[in-house]
Amino acid sequence: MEEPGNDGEESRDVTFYFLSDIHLADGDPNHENTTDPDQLHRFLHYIRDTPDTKCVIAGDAFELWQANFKKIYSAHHDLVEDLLDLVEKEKVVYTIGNHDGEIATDMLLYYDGPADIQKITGLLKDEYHDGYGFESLGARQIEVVHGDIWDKWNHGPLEWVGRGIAYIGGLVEKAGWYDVEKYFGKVQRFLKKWGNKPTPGGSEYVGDYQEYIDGALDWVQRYGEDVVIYGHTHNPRILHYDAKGEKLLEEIKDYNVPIDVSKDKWIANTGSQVNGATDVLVLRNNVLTLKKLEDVLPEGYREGDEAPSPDY
Ligand SMILES: [Mn+2]
Repeated sequence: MEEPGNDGEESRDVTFYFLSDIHLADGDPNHENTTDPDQLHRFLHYIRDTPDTKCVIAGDAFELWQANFKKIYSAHHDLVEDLLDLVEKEKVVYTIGNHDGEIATDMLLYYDGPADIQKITGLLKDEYHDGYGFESLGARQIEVVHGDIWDKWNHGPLEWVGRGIAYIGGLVEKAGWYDVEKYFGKVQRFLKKWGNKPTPGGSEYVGDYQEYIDGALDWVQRYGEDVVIYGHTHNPRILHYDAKGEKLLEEIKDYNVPIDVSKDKWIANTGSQVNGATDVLVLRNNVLTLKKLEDVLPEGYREGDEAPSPDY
């Protein structure tokens, strides 16, 4: 992604749920990262069943550095099917991160469920590949991105390798030669292993969180974004800047505090769904609130509740 774009404008009063860094893996208790896959599944049902709701996943939904899509799909089949269904219905926007960058390739290789695979991978690839920008009902420009774009390690001198591969891939794909995906998958996986590094928020991470905040602020100043929402660092919080996006006024780390973002500039981190966290940012009518997933689920969608509508 070179610069943020605008994918649409909301003319309805929609409640947006932003979450990221699910890192869904193979379901093995020794490997699984996701705090509560079942709760996430119930959350997707809630989005599916509730009008005027939309979920934006800000990257790293799948943990493709540890597992491949085949293993993840066999462990979380129903959850993934619901997710794909909601992406197709535009109730969920799927943007990629650094751990699930090759999701479309992986699906072409391994998906064996009922959905139209070309269509789904097309959606994941072309529409909301890198980020999602929109204008809210209150005319605020919101940009949602994973955030690894501001990671100096991932976007340093070797960036041309990944870009080159993506470029050639695009040309070949346009020519209709889909089989090449197979070889891309292998090359991508090799490069990923080679360039592997600790994830921000992980215990081994020794990097600097400020570089991400600086990157988001740069977008505020350069592209006129009002609210930049990102994940990647597993560091849930909302930062309040002045109208120029220059001076930090306040840092909110508390949950369930509704914050009016209808003026000034804001940078918000979606936290994660790993290591016990179930963070979600909720935006409705220009009020932004950091919440835990269990606190947004109404009766009928909580643990042990009877499903309010038939599952599929
Ligand atoms: Mn990440």
